[in-house]
Amino acid sequence: MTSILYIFLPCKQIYPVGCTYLADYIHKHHPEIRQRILDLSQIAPGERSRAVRETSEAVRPDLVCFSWRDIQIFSPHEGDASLEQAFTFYYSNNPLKKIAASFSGLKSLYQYYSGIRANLSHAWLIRKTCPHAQIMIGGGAFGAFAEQLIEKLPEETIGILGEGEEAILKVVEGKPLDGERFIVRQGGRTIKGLGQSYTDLSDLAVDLSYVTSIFPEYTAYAHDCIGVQSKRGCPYDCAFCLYPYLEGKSVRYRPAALVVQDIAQHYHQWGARRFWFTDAQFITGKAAYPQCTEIMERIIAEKLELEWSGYIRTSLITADFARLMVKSGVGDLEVAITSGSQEVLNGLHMGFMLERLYDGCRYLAEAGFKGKVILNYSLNAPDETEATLKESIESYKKVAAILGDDRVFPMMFFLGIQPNTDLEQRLLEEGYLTSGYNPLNLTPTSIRKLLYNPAPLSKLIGKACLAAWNRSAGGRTGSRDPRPHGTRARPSGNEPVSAGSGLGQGDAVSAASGRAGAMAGATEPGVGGCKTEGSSVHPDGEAGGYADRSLLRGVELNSGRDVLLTLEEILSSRKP
Ligand code: B12
Ligand code: SF4
Repeated sequence: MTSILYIFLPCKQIYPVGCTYLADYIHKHHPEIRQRILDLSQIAPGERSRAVRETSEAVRPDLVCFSWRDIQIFSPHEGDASLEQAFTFYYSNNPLKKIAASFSGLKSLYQYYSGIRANLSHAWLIRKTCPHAQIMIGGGAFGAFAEQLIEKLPEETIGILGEGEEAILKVVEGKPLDGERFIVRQGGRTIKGLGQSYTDLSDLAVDLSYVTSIFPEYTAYAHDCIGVQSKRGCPYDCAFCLYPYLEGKSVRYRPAALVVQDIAQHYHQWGARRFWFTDAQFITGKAAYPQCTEIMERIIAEKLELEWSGYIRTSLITADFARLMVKSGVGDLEVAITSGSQEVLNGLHMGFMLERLYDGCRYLAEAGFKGKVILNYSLNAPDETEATLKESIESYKKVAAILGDDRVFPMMFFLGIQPNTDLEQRLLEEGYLTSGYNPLNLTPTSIRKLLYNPAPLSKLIGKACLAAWNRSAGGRTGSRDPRPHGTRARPSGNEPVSAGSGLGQGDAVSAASGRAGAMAGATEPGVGGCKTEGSSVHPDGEAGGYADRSLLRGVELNSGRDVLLTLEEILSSRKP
């Protein structure tokens, strides 16, 4: 084998960290192989096929590795306008709005299907232009929908679920894929390998100069948020989360020195200042404290003035840890509280106590955390009742009292049902989902099911959301919402820290709950302090450097707060 072409299939701009790790790994083992990373996100849609053809003709690859990161539509969170369209269609009483929403929904569906079709067509194009090249495919979206996608790809395409370093190395070296988690179609049959090899992370260090030389589109990311992986695997069991399925449950760590070396290279060579730990969970448990602590200490010792974030279990943040987080530059945090009811959380087997989550927030406030917090709620999770909804409203007030009303941004992040999760299994057993359903096949009925908001609370919640979103659409932000939430007076010792500057140091996203799965594209849930996304939330719309830009809309409107307060009004106006 003499050459490999990596094609990062287009999605909303996000640094293709997976491709860089794969290319770097192969380079370390086979420096003689020519490699090239082609990032289709950086190429206009109408130009992509031409880019694939021209690059493949220039590279003449023996192996083409497609990386498919996400397939997402009708995300179950407020940052995405399609949630509002779907809710208007399902729950609005206004027929005109319903009709308008159905047209917008059709447009979204068209984009969704044509996006998938376009991505698949690149593989078919490679089959034509490089008939002798082996095609491989992997990445998060492929892992989530492997069984459905492999059917639509050219035969003999090797699909890999989970990490791909060893599998690619085996193909490069002409070895069998024994022990790998693969899926391939041959002679009309689907063959699966159910193993899973784990890459040795003890010396995983990226040679950035090499990556720069084979990835000309890197310049688009130099000032963006760069993904860095510090560990693989998550030991938790959150019912809706796909991450343990993708990455495995056993946690494998990279040495802190090498993680910070990666960061330092991007910092010095590219001028990058924002980083995201792409770990399923940054603090996977107490066993992770030494590595996480060393990473933060090294960032401080090397005087790297950066902003970092990642999915963080707030419930595992101690006072010392919080001080280090703030000192090392943690950014805005996304705390996936999921529910204010311990019972609902236990039902989702999320494995954290709400009290510990509040403690984590307290420690952050005491440490001088100046960022914003997106507080994710997955209303109407299994076991939800009117009483537990009230507990969720109270939990928001509690976090707002600790961190400051003006820096806590509740976000409605409904559970999205993803294949191969416990939630999907439970809903199949209960008959809510039909066995054999195709998660990529979207219809008004399937969208309604997969954006998990079931009866009997669906209408109540739908109406509260619509009322709030309609108000927010006027451009008013929730932080200016005149309605007090009743706990504006903060307990002493919990005075808010002064407002963060937004950019630079300060804001972080941590997640308290599990990844709320998304549908046809899933969302990330965090667990009991797990899920965190992006950095630098700018509620007034300036700068907007939050890593997960898809959430910004919900933050800018701060409509989640409005939803909770509207829900509170509706619930309290009801007769007991
Ligand atoms: C970190 C993360 C984020 C961060 C990214 C921050 C950053 N700057 O990098 C943030 C919070 C911003 C984010 C956002 C979203 N994410 Co996200 N994210 C992840 C997460 C946890 C890790 C991804 C990652 O970078 N891993 C580290 C790198 C090294 O791994 P990798 O890219 O996956 O590559 C490895 C393997 O996949 C494989 N591989 C990759 N390509 C190839 C190719 C071949 C040929 C082979 C053999 C192997 C292979 O080998 C690589 C190395 O081992 C995954 C879940 C997970 N645990 O994987 C979800 C995940 C990728 N995200 C997902 C989604 C949907 C989203 C959002 C659209 C959700 C939303 N909010 O609406 C957004 C939008 C993203 C965007 N395009 O803008 C989904 C995608 C699945 C799907 N349904 O389509 C995932 C899988 C989570 C899930 N729900 O299950 N995300
Ligand atoms: S939600 Fe977070 S903590 Fe829970 S299983 Fe997923 S990655 Fe792990």
